[in-house]
Amino acid sequence: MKNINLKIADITQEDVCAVVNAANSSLLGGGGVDGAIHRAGGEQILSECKKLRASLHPDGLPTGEAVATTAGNMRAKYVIHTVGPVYSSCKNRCEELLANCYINSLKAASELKCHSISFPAISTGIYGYPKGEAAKVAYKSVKSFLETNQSMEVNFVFSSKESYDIFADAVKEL
Ligand code: AR6
Repeated sequence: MKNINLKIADITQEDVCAVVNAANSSLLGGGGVDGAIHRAGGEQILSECKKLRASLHPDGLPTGEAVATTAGNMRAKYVIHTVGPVYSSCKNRCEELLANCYINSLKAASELKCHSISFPAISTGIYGYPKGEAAKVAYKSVKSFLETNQSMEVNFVFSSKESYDIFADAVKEL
């Protein structure tokens, strides 16, 4: 689809308005993409996350929601932090919660007047969401958002050819 690109790259190097972080509800950093983004962006990201946590989400950011901070030293302007579902415990809400991550991140990007955004494959690492299933949810969510927001350019960024191929094959079936 026009406005959707798939690529193999390190998301921390993306030259876009907003990169999305597959965070956890603490917003205090972690492993995977989260660790890479905090390392690349520097301590300004953590400092803004702590402020957001204290003012808006003292109990943590709920699964499926999204908040934005600076991207610090990265080329992007903003990081949009979203919390994907943990596959072993999301039960019959997995798809809905993962879709919310994409939609709420896109809404946050729009509110920031961004026209370009890069997503990692949310929940498909440490949180264990099967990559093919997650791909279908991700693609459908983004596609539906783009139907009414044609000025957004969306990149799906994968850290390996294997992940890229799984995504590309899964969305062909849609
Ligand atoms: N660029 C693009 N994709 C990447 C990169 C990168 N630099 N690094 C990893 N991936 P994960 P989750 C891929 O585990 O499953 C953290 O500790 C990776 O191969 O980062 O949502 C948080 O704090 C995988 O396909 O996120 C949470 O506690 C995908 O990004 C928890 O992990 C997502 O993997 C979130 O787990």
